[in-house]
Amino acid sequence: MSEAPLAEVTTRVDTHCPYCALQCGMALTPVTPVGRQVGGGAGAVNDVDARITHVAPRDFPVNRGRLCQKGWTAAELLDSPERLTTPLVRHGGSLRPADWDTALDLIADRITRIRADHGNDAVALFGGGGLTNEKAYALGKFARVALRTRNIDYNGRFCMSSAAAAGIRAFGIDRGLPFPLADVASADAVLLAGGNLAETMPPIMQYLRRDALMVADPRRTPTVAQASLHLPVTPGTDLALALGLLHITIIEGYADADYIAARTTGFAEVKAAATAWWPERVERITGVPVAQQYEVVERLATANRAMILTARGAEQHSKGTDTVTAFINLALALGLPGRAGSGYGTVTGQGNGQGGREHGQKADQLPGYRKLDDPAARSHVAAVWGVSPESLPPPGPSAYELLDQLGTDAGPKALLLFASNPVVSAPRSSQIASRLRDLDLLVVSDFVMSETAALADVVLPTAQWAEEDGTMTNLEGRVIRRRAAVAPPAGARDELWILHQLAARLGCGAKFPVEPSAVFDELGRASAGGPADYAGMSYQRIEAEDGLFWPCPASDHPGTPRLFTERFATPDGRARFTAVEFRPVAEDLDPDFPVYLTTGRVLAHYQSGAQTRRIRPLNDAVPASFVELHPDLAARLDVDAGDLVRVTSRRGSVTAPVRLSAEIRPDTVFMPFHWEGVNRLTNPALDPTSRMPEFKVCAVNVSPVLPAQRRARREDIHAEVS
Ligand SMILES: Nc1nc2c(c(=O)[nH]1)N[C@H]1C(S)=C(S)[C@@H](COP(=O)(O)OP(=O)(O)OC[C@H]3O[C@@H](n4cnc5c(=O)[nH]c(N)nc54)[C@H](O)[C@@H]3O)O[C@H]1N2
Ligand SMILES: Nc1nc2c(c(=O)[nH]1)N[C@H]1C(S)=C(S)[C@@H](COP(=O)(O)OP(=O)(O)OC[C@H]3O[C@@H](n4cnc5c(=O)[nH]c(N)nc54)[C@H](O)[C@@H]3O)O[C@H]1N2
Ligand code: SF4
Ligand SMILES: [Mo]
Repeated sequence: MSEAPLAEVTTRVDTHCPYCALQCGMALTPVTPVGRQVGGGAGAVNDVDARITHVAPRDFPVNRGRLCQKGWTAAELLDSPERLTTPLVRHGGSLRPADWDTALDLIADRITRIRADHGNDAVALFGGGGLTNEKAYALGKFARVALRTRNIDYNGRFCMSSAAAAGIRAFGIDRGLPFPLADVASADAVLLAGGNLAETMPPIMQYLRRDALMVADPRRTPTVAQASLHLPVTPGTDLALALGLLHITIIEGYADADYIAARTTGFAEVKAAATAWWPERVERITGVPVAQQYEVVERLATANRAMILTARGAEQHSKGTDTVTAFINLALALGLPGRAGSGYGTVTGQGNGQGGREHGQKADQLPGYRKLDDPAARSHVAAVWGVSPESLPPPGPSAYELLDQLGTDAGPKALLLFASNPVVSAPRSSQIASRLRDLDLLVVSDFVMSETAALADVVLPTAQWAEEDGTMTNLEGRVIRRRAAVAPPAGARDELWILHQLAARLGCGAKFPVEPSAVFDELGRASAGGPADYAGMSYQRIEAEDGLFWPCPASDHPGTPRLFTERFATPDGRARFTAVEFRPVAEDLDPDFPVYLTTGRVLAHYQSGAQTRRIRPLNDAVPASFVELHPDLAARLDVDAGDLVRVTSRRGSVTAPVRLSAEIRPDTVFMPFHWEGVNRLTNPALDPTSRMPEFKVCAVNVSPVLPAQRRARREDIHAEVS
């Protein structure tokens, strides 16, 4: 294909990047290699051969003409040789090609048998925050209507659940940013707790001015390099930091008494809980110097416009909900939420991380961000679905708890998994992989052979972002259009089609339309009157208006870019302070495991790496995992850059080369989770409210691999030199 001259044969299609929640606007221009045009439809968009796709940034309100490295190279996976193009069915040890009818019949037969033998809950579903709104909605409906199982959850549980729980607790609603991103640019003081946005959402940095930005992170990240203050927080102690900042706010007289009286409830208890958090005590626990604590408060309190943002560094802990609550308490005490150009927000992660948590693929949820245990919500949604409210199953377990029950005596026997790679991304992953192996039936839908797909009994090849229509809801709560530029490879199918086909085999195909716009219209009706109300949206409106912010309850409603300006989404319209207590990390250091491990991301790779490890420029940029550690720790361990070390926790161990960095605390090592291995180490201690695992901190031991050989090598070199 590479020698064929290129001819631009189709018009450009405006869509959005497949990866993170920024959902940068991009234009795709499909190109057909001359001489490879298929007969009849030469040059048509839907030519199977029109697959080489040029990516260019658009001037969309979030990215304003910029893309990161991942966005620029996103189209490379469309015609990668690693693309799955036919269903695969396991025969003994190997996966072999099968046609769609064979694969779907087999799944439906096995599901029917398993349900007959073990009941409806024996079949489980697992979804993903990368799925379009339409697909996430269809998946939730499929679980409740076609399978009638309570066992459905999704990878967003590992991502946004703590911030979501805290947002609902305080504001009565969970929309990551309750204001457009453009507002961030006008803030004179921004505290970012646990986010490395220069690597995780690079174009967002244009909104964060150096003089405004203050970052709490155990590492001096590229984001910190663009900030005017770095708080080098000890992993797992942000809750103490937030309590301490509130303490200073109160004793220095910065609390906004008028705002607190007019717009909130519960301040007295929170004030009482903060009294014990003297700056010196906070410094001892968090490592953040007293002077820095005062500086943060003073800058937030005296700015014309101020914001507090949290991201996964503060949230992915067994106390993530309380930590976010403590930062929201601080924001409320300063009078920020609902004030023009100010507020609290969480920076949502996955492409449809926001929409993915609104439409019912979560264990306890119905579309429109309704609760599955709310009788009124059940009646409303059941009516839209044409089923009886009593037929809807009750809420089920959260993602980790669900995965950890698979294949056990009491747990589900079959799992249908869409758009996640838990063998790499779930905590204590060796255990999860073994649970997946214990299933009677594992079905994985993906477009590449992920580590999880490799364990499946049936693999279903799906369409990718540039091959499908639908909507995504970005980190601002702005609903945008994903649009198809090229057709999928002949053997791949869209999930809406797959779910329809399976539903038809289970006797309810008519309830599962395959047209994305039909699904979106139904989603709008199902969401009507709920917190995340899409009822007034249509594809036409979304395209005409650069996206629409929810809630948008009627076709003449303009959408809601800014929440909370008049009232909060609580019964009395006031934001709720909630007193929270500090607690230590679930697994602290001891002589056997004397170093903290924290985990996260690098610029070039996305999530479990299933996509980006298969894109050559990204793989070249960072070809393998590594352990980032401080030179002082390296000296103590007697290791150099590039040396292999073994990192061991109570749950497992992994080997990777050393990357030296003076920018990390000497008591902490960092590993990215884009390669299989690091999650063998992580601690599945769950937050009691959100059920978020403690991805961001566990205790490990770091030791040199084969120290004897390396020492011998060093002695040889020494001998040669002297
Ligand atoms: N390149 C890239 N971009 C991405 C993604 C990706 O995989 N790759 N994924 C997307 C998704 S789904 C998400 S959720 C977002 C995540 O976006 P971020 O939250 O920005 O990313 P992380 O790297 O997980 O964590 C951020 C920082 O938290 C710090 N940290 C670790 N422990 C603590 C702690 O206890 N306290 C504090 N304050 N900080 C701590 C880490 O050092 C790290 O620098 O990124 C999105 N964008
Ligand atoms: N140690 C550690 N672990 C973590 C985290 C951390 O910070 N540290 N972060 C957590 C977070 S925030 C997240 S969001 C999770 C993410 O973890 P995963 O859920 O594993 O994320 P992805 O790698 O995005 O997995 C998506 C898979 O689905 C495929 N896919 C993408 N789009 C589609 C689609 O539309 N349809 C189908 N069928 N397949 C699709 C991709 O090829 C890929 O194999 O990881 C969590 N795990
Ligand atoms: S910042 Fe996110 S949405 Fe934008 S190009 Fe990069 S990965 Fe894509
Ligand atoms: Mo995430």
